[in-house]
Amino acid sequence: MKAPVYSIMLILAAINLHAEDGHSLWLRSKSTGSVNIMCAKSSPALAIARQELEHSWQGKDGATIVLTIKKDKALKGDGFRLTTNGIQANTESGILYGVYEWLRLQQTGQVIPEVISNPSYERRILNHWDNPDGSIERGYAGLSIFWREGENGFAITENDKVLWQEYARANASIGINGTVLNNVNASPLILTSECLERVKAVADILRPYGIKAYLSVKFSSPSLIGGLETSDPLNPDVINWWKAKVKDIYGLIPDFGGFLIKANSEGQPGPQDFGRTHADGANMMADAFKPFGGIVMWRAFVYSPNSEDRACQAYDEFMPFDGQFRDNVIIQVKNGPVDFQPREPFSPLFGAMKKTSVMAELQITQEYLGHSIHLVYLAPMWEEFLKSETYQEGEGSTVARTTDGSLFPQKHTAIAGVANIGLDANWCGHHFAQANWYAFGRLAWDNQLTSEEIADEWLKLTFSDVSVSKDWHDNFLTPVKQIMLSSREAAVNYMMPLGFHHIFAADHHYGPGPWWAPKGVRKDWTPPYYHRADTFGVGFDRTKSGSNAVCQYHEPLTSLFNDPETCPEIYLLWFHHLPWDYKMKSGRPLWDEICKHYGTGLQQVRQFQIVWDKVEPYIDADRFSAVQSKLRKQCRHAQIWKDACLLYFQQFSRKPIPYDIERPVYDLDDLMKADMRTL
Ligand code: BDP
Repeated sequence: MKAPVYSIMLILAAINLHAEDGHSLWLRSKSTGSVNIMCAKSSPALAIARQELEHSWQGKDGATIVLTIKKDKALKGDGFRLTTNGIQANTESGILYGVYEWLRLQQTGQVIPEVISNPSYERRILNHWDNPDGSIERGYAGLSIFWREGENGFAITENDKVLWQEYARANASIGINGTVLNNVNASPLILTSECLERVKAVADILRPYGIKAYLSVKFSSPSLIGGLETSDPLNPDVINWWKAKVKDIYGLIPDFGGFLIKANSEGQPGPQDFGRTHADGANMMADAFKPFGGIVMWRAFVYSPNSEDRACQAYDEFMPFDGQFRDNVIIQVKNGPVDFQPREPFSPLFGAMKKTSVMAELQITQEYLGHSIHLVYLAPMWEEFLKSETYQEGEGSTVARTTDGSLFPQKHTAIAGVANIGLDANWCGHHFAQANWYAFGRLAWDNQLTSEEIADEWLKLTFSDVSVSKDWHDNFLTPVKQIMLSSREAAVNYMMPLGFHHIFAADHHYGPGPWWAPKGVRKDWTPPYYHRADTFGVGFDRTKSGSNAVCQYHEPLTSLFNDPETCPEIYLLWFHHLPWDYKMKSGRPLWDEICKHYGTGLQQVRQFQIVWDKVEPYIDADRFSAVQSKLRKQCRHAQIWKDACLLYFQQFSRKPIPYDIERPVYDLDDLMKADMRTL
């Protein structure tokens, strides 16, 4: 029988309602029974804790759970204790985090243990590179959720509020407690009253979720918007201007977090413009925050066109000031010495600055790892970084420990991640990019978690319904987790294996461009500066006879990195310029090994495609096909990476591509003219 037209419409509407756009992130579960919540206090934060329990409870129907705020010396900051019948914490945020942990354990099918959970860092912060006009620097998921262009750009709508609340909830559920609302390349407008009103509106929504708002500021704001003739940090008028500005901000936002500052970096103004130092600049601002308990995060991302080796500069510039910063200044250091590359050794500033608070800056947005097109799970990269041994205080001085206060007495500890969030329905552009947001939060809470544990948790929360069957476990969870866990190494293989870095075309940082060196562009912004390929060999000589970057590391790393025989092969071309026939540990010559890595990278992504196609029965159609189509593109682009790099470097190596590696399918000339984003 023919269905009447209106009922088809209804069905379509219903299907539409249930279209799976990924907006719910990892927060999907609905309660399966009722729960009695006992709590002696009430507050907006505790009301959220209650709501969450009621909304997502999957324990025994009618169970009672007690929420208790009381001083407990074993708990640090917003840490919590799970007991047989409830959650205990020093703070309301601690209760909220305990609730999310309890629910996460239920949803992932675990028994609730009696445990204490303390955060690794006091401040766990997202850095949004959002501009007041709504655009996002290095954003691949649509426009800003905080800022909007146009005449009514600053009007605060109900939709804004709903979105900000969803954002706050997602962050709180993974322990994030701070957010920098604008780009490090900061517009001076951010400190005008129009912008600050909007910041206040966001902060009001974030507050009950335990999240503080922070801002990036431009160092020259006193002259740009304050009418002063200078922005010299030692000038009394400038000092007073900042003090007054900070006071105004606290008048609007009493729990404001502080400032993030990019100074004397990539053309941004800073204290050096006035003959002053990073310490002069940072301390002047820190003093303005002192009465309010705010902090200054001062970035160490500095390099100049003339330095012999960009990788050395941050260390050279900051080490002389160790011990000279106020205790509410934290130096924010990118994980690697260059710039968020697919793989870098850790920045030597970690552990070397012993008398200064140092925090790591990770990049969640995939500027250098395939934007929102490639499926690349970043937790393995962060785990590798956090667990890197610095040897600064003997064995066990991992990067994690040099920043979390367990090795050095830091007044404040923090970690930051450059956000990958935008207005796209699924927030991050790629469904799997949500895992990177999630993983950042989880690692910021506990820097000892493994990427495997986090992937397992995220997949269960994001893709399974309440009960995880054996079938789902074997045929979805296990293979997809394997994709995630190998995806970063795959990307390194097809983009920049063996220590290659920064060989991208142009400024978009997406496709390959080892040849890219237009006239007039700064040398340190062009790939040949980094790969140094010639007919003799390839790689950047950072040994003692090269730029000497190895000496910025603590022994035994200096010696280890200095000698190609002991240098880990993953960093070989980062530290060494070696002949094309240099013998690798596998016995293969360097050229063959390079070819092998590119070939393997491509094969890995092809395998991801096959695995993904097989999981179709276990996932909703919308997310299945969205990921499938992105994987197709990723395969094409991995092929381009491989072909472009091998054909380009072959001009120098003058050696054949080994026969067990697939032949190139593109011509170098075509690839050199193309913009890979359009292929
Ligand atoms: C680079 C980005 C650039 C940022 C800069 C930074 O290409 O857009 O402004 O880092 O971190 O990775 O300041």
